[in-house]
Amino acid sequence: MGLTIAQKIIRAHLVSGDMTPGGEVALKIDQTLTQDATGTMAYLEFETMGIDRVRTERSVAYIDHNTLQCGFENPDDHRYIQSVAKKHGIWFSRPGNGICHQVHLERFGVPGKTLIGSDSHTPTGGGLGMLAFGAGGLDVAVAMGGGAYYITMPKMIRVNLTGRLRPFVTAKDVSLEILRILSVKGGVGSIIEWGGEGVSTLSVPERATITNMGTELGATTSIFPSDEVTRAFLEAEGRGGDYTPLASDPDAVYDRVIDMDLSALEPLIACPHSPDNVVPVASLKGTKVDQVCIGSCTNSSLLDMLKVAALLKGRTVSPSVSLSISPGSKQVLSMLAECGALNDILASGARVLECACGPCIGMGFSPNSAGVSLRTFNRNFEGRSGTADAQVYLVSPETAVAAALTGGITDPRLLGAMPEIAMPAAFRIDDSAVLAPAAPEEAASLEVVRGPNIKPFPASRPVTDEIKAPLTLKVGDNITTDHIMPAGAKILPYRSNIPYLSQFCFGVCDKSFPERAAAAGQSIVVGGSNYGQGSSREHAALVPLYLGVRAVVAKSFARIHAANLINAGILPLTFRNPADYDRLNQGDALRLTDVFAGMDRGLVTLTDDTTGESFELACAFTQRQKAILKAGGLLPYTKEENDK
Ligand code: MIC
Ligand code: SF4
Repeated sequence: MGLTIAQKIIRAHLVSGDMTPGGEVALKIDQTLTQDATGTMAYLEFETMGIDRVRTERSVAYIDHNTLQCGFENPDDHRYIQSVAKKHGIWFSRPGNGICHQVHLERFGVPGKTLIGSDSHTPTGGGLGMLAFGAGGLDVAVAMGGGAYYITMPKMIRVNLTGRLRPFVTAKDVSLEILRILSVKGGVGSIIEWGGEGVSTLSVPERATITNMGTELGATTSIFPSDEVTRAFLEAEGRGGDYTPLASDPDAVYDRVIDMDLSALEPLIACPHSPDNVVPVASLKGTKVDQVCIGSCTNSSLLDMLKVAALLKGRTVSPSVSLSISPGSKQVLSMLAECGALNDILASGARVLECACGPCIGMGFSPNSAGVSLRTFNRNFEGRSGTADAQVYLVSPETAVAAALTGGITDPRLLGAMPEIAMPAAFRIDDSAVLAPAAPEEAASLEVVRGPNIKPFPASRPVTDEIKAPLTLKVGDNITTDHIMPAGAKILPYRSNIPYLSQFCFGVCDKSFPERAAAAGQSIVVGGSNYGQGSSREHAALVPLYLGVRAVVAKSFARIHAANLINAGILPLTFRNPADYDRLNQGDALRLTDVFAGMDRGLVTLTDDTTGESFELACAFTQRQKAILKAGGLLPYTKEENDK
């Protein structure tokens, strides 16, 4: 039987497991990346493992999220990461050099290699034919130390592309269309492989937009073939030697095939507050817009920015709209400057922001009260922009420009003819903002710089055979990690300070939760389906751990968050019968009994001592996961294993 591209890469990196869907596979990891908002914790974890030098082919630490430096916290973290990277063999991408996924695509991604990153949009690398996964910081720390990365062997979904995108219809619209079809849960447990004759019409950055937003489908990852388009991209980056062709076998078997005719697509828009709330742009014609943001790891490539500049050229931004543009990398920004496109952007009245995540994660540029903001980003979760009542829509750069110029949601095809965009044959290569690690001889004597914002890791709580705890919070479906542990300019600088962060836990749902949970000492949280969707931030598990959460019971979990809960020593359990969700009430006294035997059986008994009801919860832990939970998390488990 033939293999898919993903199966071929998995087979070539298989450490253990037999590749049966649903079983566990352990993969050798070639490359890792971190960003600063998750990186500080990941490197603190790596340091506790006592390994001198990373054992990957390439590990890169990016500074791109926390760049506002409103106090000492961010710059202290930057210095910590810079010093720890230099000492342990990790490349360091300085603040200003760009967003991790964009820079990694340009400078380091290699087709056929495995990559894990402490950021959920690491699958951006799939645009180059990498098998790239978002993961919690601890999993990245373990991979840096040479340990395998464990995933549930995914099913394979193939999207078969035919035709060619029409002017003003873009890769972003492809992403929104697949979200419309599959929903934010539709990719869970699957790898999305893009194929078909339409693939050759898409450039690498366009493919990367699509694999980037595969994260919003809940997919394990997404991947494109590596072909002549990939070769041309790598050659333009001066990295032709990194090229390898990759294709699925003609008789590869997929669990599901979706056909998509690129020529039939139209400009689409995701409405508040979910990326799968997708309708045609034309259907919202005239909706007044207050703010437009162009950039993020989804849409900040040179191609995106050149299109934006060409459409803004000679035009002026509507007086009622505030437009921000964040190029994805120093390479993109310097090339915009060189060819004059930056001037066209500036002349239009746009505000050019730093090459960083910026408004995407609420680091400045929040919308006005109840403001309508159109963003080329990948997430429009409630409150994420920093303004609680903002209405955030997700669109392509072309649709974003149309709104910025007219002041309202507008089908970009009304802007007239799409200007011809000439992509340069070679990109401007300047890696001076990427600092090399120290040579091993020098590394031993280097000191790691730690600021006062770094607070101790929360104490681990091994899973016990009986857990008696109140239900301190009951939430609904599609709870995101932005609900559990919000980000934004006021909180993000405290990612290495779990006690401080804990005051904001579940702030979007219920501001009184932290106090209630802390007072209870230990507690259980109940959620609906797709609990923990969104980011890879392990803080959404570490902070509940700090507040005493011992188990989360939900209808279903998002992949990375479930792994992060286990890594933190918190039990993720699912309702065997989803209707049991309705039998539990916030405040009930709950009891989990015979937990160890239950973990072996795959069924743990929950008793509600308030109502007297009792029912079973499902779990399917591997031996390794059970050992991690009993040890109190991946960190104590890894220490135990190393001491053996
Ligand atoms: C995000 O887009 O939500 C983030 C911020 O990049 C996160 C990582 C984090 O919380 O630091 C992600 O996607 O993993
Ligand atoms: Fe940064 Fe936004 Fe991309 Fe997350 S989704 S890595 S915050 S640009």
